[in-house]
Parts: sequence; C-alpha cells; structure tokens
Amino acid sequence: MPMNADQIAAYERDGFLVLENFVTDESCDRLRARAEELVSEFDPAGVVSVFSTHAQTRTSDDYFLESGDKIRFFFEENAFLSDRTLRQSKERSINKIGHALHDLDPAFDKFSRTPEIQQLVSELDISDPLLLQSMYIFKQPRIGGEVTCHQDATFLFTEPLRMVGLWFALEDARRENGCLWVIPGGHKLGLKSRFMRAEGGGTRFEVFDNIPWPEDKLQPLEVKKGTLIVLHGLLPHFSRENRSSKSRHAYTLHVIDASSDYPANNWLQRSSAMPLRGFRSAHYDPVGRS
Ligand SMILES: O=C(O)CCC(=O)C(=O)O
Repeated sequence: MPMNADQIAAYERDGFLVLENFVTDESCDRLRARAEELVSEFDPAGVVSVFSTHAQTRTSDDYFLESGDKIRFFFEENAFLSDRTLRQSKERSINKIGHALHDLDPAFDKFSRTPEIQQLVSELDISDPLLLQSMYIFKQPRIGGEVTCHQDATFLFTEPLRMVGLWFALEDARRENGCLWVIPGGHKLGLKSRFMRAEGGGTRFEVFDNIPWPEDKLQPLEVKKGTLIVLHGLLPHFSRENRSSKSRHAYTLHVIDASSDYPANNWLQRSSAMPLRGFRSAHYDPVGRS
C-alpha cells in the first residue's frame, strides 16, 4: 500500500516510520524457520567470530570483513564460558547471520524482494535501488548483546547519502527483550563517524563529531511481530541487552541508490562476481513465471 503524505512527512521530520502489519505472521514464521535451518547446518569449528559494538569496536577479523557477499554466523559476546565452551546451545548463542542472505538464500531473497518493499523504497527517494546488506538478528534470551547508539550510514556510507534501513520485527519487540530505541529527528544532526577499511589492513573509525548523543531524547519502539520500522540512514538508534527469557528476532535490509558513489573503503565489499542487485529476484519470480 502506498505511503500517505502524513507518513512521508513524519519520516522526513523524525527519520523513522513504524508500519504495523507490513509482513504477515506466516512470512515471519517462514523466515524464522529458514534461519533455524541455516544455524543447524552451521558448523562453528574453526570460524568462531563474535559480534560486538561496544567501545566503538567491531570484529575486524577476515571472517567478518569477507562476509559482505556471504552467509556468515556471528556469536553473542556473552556466548562463551571462560573455558571457551558455549554457555547455551549453538542455536541460542548466535548474535546474527550476515550479510548477503538476500542474494544467496531463496527464502531470504523472496522475503526481501516483494512488490510492497519495492514500492516503499521508491517512495523514499531511492529511484535506482540496490539491496546492499541483510542481517538476521537473534537478540538471544538472557545473553542478547546491546547494540550501541549509531547511525547506519557510519557503516554503509554513500556519497551523496541515500540509504534506508528496513527493520522487520519477526517477533514482538518490547523493552524487556531489547526493542529498538531511536532519537526522533536525530537524522538532522549530521554524520558523526565512518567505519572503514584501514590502509594497512583491518578497520578504523574516522570521527567527524565527538558530541555525545542526546540520550534523554531516546524513545523506545515497542512493536508487534510483522511490523516494519523504516530507518533513515542518519537516524541514531540502539537496542539494549536482552536479559529476559524471550528472544527478539528481527531481519534487517539496507538499500542504497545506484546513483550514489559507494566508496571502496567501506568495510562491506563484494567480489565483482556477485554485483549488487535491485528488486529483480535471482531465485524467485513474484508473478510465478519461474
Ligand atoms: O536489532 C537490533 O537490535 C539493532 C540492529 C541495528 O541497529 C543495526 O544492526 O544497525
């Protein structure tokens, strides 16, 4: 359904939009079931990589840096006991899967490339869309890690900036299990930093502005399963730890515009054999011809 003028105005004013019932419960459940299969097939031996946003660091190992065109699995920071064994089952230890699910897995391709998402993105000033990054985020019960306050454009920079984040709640997200928090209007504060590949290998942050976020303005977005939260690329947002007994699964998709420059020193890169694509599916034809 097209967005109305009030919704577009709210997005421009606040930098985010909450669209309830954007996805059916059945679609959410299909994606959850597929993620479960991927995790059960994943053998962590030798590839253990942890995802953390604390202290402005992010895992910079090759497993992470090469994941832009792959399906890779990252553990929660608190997944391990001191002897490096898992505190909970493998299924309850993964922080997220990233970053090319939407291109490599048919179920994720189908979920990501619907006419509804295509239309929404076209209404957000992205006329030549490219699906850049996807993540399945588990926010595991009890050990789900905090995601510190950030702008997605820090990690997925384009010049000029034309990028939108789509955050799909696959389960109810409440304060208790680590819902998203946003700073309404914070997208007008400018870009604070860029996370990029460093010249000598690894990654680094380039900081443009050290002023702390106005955290008193943070607002929780408690949403129901099936809700889509649209995030402007510059909107500051974060999520708290999950200490509850409930998980908080979400799927995120980041879309950029082909007319903007995508710098070669952005952390997320792809091999030339797997170029970015728009809404034409490689696996699935919404009209049913293939
Ligand atoms: O799902 C979350 O808890 C936060 C995700 C997020 O902000 C991100 O990955 O950019």
